[in-house]
Amino acid sequence: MFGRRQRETPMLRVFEFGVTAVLAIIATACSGSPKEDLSASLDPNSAPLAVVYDSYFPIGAAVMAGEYGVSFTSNYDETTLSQFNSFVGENCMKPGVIQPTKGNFVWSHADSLVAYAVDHGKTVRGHVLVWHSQTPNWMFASSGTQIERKEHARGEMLAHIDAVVGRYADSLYCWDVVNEAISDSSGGSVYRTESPWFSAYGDASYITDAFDYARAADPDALLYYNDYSVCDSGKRSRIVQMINDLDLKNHGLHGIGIQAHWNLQWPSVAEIQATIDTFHSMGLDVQITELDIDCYNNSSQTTEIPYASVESALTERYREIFECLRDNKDKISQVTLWGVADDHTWLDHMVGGVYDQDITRKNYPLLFDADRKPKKAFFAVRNF
Ligand code: 9MR
Repeated sequence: MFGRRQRETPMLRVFEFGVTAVLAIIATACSGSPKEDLSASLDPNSAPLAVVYDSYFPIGAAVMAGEYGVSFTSNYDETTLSQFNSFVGENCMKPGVIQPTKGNFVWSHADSLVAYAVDHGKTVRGHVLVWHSQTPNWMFASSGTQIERKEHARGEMLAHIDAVVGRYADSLYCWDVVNEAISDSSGGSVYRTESPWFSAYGDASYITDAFDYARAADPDALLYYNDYSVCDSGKRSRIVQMINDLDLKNHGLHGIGIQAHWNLQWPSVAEIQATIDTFHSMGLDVQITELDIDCYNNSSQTTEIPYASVESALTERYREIFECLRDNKDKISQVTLWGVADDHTWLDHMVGGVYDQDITRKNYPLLFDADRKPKKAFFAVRNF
């Protein structure tokens, strides 16, 4: 309904590469070295970030569409959006947002994002189909035998995936099919057993169902398993175990989404490299799906720190992360930031590992500041 998603053709790639190379050279010549280019405003005539990265990987951003009553189209300016060539809805495609009550789909916000992307030649990631959070209770039976509860949940999952993936089959190129299904601790089950999906099914077979249904609804979509703390070696090995135990590649798994909610200290570049290598060696694609940097290093301190006190550490952190990602361009197919600018970030409400909308502690995790001006980190990423 929104037009075909973009398919690469060799000729287009050659043409784009030529233009991109010229623009990148001009950008570098105009801007000087990263340390010199610290101007506080974005020159609309300079090469956008995504253009500079064309020979590496697409650069995406999570965008708001409908949150707080704000529409996607009224919330962002073209110069900022032009830095990215891919988008993902921060919330607008989640089950509880897109199908809050049974059979009543709220398409408008997702539609406006997809229409903008298609009109502007950008790709869209689908996020997310099956998750323990932001999923309505009505998808699960409150009583019944295990078999009845499983059949109820399975029917709702199938109907949901069929409707949502089917609607955007021509325009989205990939989906986070299952999100955060793995336990955060070792010693017990590999799986997040408290997920309502696990509980309704009584086991992890909901994960293979989700991939089967997504593949049936859009055989061309690239299907991902997406999670956080993937650079933690224990969590990573549990994810590997899930992929092997459930034979997920045979259920359509194409790649791993490394959320990358990282901080100034963790993970090390060596841990990032080990994570990318682990999944690449399994024949899987790797995407960085939700990159942001917690400037409080996951601490529970309630005192706000001024941006100036972390600016240089944040800049260097982004520089080393993107250097590592560029080195892995053959293993990574996309890098997406979890937000556009510091004026809106979930990390303002994440204190000491607890996410609470009623608590606010200003954080500075993205490449644009709260006034949507590019930060030093932006130039560290763009000018290399
Ligand atoms: O950024 C999202 C925030 O606006 C929502 O309130 C929150 C609800 O859980 O989800 C946030 O996005 C999450 C993403 O969907 C999955 N990975 C973790 C992200 C940050 O919590």
